[in-house]
Amino acid sequence: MSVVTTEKQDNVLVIIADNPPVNALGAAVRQGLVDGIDQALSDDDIEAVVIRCDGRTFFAGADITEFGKPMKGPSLADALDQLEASNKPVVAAIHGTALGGGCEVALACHYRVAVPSAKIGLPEVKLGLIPGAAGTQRLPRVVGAEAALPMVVTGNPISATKAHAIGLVDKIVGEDSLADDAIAFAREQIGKPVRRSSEGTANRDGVENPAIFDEFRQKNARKLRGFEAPEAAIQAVKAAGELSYAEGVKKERELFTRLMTGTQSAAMRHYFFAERAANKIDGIDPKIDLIPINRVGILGAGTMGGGIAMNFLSAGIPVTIVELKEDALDRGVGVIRKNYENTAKRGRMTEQQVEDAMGILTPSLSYDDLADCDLVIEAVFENMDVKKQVFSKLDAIVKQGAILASNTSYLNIDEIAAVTKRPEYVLGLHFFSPANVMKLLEIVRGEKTADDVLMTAMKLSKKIGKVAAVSGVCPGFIGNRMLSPRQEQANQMIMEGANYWEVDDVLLEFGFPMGPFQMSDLAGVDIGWHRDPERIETLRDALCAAGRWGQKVGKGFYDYDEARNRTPSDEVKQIIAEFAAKAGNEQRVISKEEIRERLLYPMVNEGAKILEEGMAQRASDIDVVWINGYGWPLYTGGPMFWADTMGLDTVVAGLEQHGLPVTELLRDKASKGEKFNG
Ligand code: 3H9
Repeated sequence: MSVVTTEKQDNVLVIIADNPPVNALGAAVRQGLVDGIDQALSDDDIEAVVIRCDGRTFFAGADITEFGKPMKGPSLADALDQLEASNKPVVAAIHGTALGGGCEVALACHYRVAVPSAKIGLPEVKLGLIPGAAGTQRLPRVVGAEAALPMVVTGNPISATKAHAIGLVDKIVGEDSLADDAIAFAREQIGKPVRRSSEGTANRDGVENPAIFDEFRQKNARKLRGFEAPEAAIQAVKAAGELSYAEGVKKERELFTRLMTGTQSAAMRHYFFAERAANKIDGIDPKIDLIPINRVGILGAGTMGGGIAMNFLSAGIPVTIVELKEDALDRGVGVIRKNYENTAKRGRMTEQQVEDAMGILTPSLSYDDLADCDLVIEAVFENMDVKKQVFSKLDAIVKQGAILASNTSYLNIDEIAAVTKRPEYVLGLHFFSPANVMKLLEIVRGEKTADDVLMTAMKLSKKIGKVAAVSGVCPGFIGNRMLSPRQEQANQMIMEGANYWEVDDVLLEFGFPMGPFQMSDLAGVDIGWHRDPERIETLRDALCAAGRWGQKVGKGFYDYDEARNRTPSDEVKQIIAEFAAKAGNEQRVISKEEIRERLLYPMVNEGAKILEEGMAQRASDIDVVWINGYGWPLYTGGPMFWADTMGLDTVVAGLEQHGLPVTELLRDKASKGEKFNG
């Protein structure tokens, strides 16, 4: 069956696309739109047109799988020009998400109606692009540059109501009567001159007040750091006010083409598919029956347990949270409430939503109250003996068929599972701190974890807004395991003469939000310290003995002012020099290039080992972990994709040059000229 069909409703032609799953605008859809418009124009009985989609959404954008391949059929830009040129009114009927090219279709239509639940946006920047079918030129002409800027530059969609308020949507129609309401609306436009977005004049606001562009840049500087597409997006919206429509479209095309052929967009498109691939578990039917999760139990109401609980509460899943002592429980529940209230103060939640979330939280001092939970996650002290005791107890109390999960960040899940009578119902759910904010969820698959248990966790992760990746059981799993060789090199290099702030700066320049020593200051240099100032065996012992416990006390590796600005410390430099001298390390100047290579190449090597051992299903899962859990810059595509773009032979040569190990898989792929991804 054709992906685009037409239906005559008296004097209105309805063009209906049905291209599951998301009505992407592939070649056949574009051709169908052009044919539909031709049909409408050549049929004298037709006086108006409605474009709508079947299935779960209006067009969710260009078909990303076609990018980088030769263009088939009409381009989207040409198809939309033909559509807009129609002298019979064309109405877009929007439900679901009108994104990217889908939003551009709507903009090329003369009118737009939408159901209240619809969302509209131009997310191309999230793929390292800008809209490429005149979206940057039509949108400001319809809603003004100021309203267009956040949409085009951040890529975040807006609700139908907001779209209506800014003039992007003409009418909000009934949630269940979109098809009929759109036809009725189209009939009302018959006989009126058609209103073309390309001829709109709202874009004058950017000419009258050009300061809005710099203000926007400044306000969003931190979020946009390192990304190329947002700057191009600002330029395109600015051009919509300065240039004629035809010239503006030309400018958009230039910017779009430059981005499309660049490495950032390739990396971000890789990530788009990587995130979705990570949801798929080799050898498990995605349609397998899942275990219903109607109540979650959390053991431990500290920072981690509380943060984990919030994920479920926010998604409307009732939580029972258990602590052993009343004051700790009260404190934990208090922190959850405070976090929600702060979110409400910032306008990102209503008071009612805060009460709804708190209303489904049951605090308890008794393990027994976890009996009826469908999933229990423990977030207690990171110690194998403690975890084993906890799991034996949970196994005895929690109903059969329920999943028992550990939030451990490095302990052996199989060893923990072995103390229970249900090892197939045990797995790791490694949340990252702060657990209510960080996107990543590492799901650790034990040797005996059952398929439905794993898939249930995977599906649940999406429900609570996490990006999940599966790891096998190995120390540190995927993420922390790869952090180790980086930290080792960082520590080694400052003993050889590199300044610690240079090590941090190299990672900052690469695009990480912070370097290893800044991270240590933030987390607390004293974490895991033996607390005996007389016993100085390591650099950490020396820093802690000198009271340099990190940001919380105003000094760690760096000195901090009140605004938390960091300055390298002479005292620390001296301590490091003493340690280096004691170890007899020769001091030398280490170039930025060497620092970068020695920090990042060993991570790639560890990633290759993880693949070699089958601890990650695919290289792109490793990219997903590092981008979402550790701040690896998205625009490089993650460590494994980055290594591909560097060339694996370059990585191997670098490791060898620095006397660092090269694992067999990496060497083999490099010698064959292969990549990790594709
Ligand atoms: C663009 O439009 C450029 C233009 O300016 C014009 C250029 C000339 N293409 O996310 P899901 C697949 S750029 C191809 O799990 P959800 C996806 O891979 C585009 N495939 O569902 C997955 O496949 P699989 C601008 C696509 O309900 C399946 O659909 N638009 C596309 O959680 C289900 O996806 C965007 O950036 C696509 N455009 O979320 C929007 N989109 O099952 C991108 C999805 O094999 N899409 N697939 O893994 C999204 O944000 C989400 O998919 C959406 C649905 C919110 C729509």
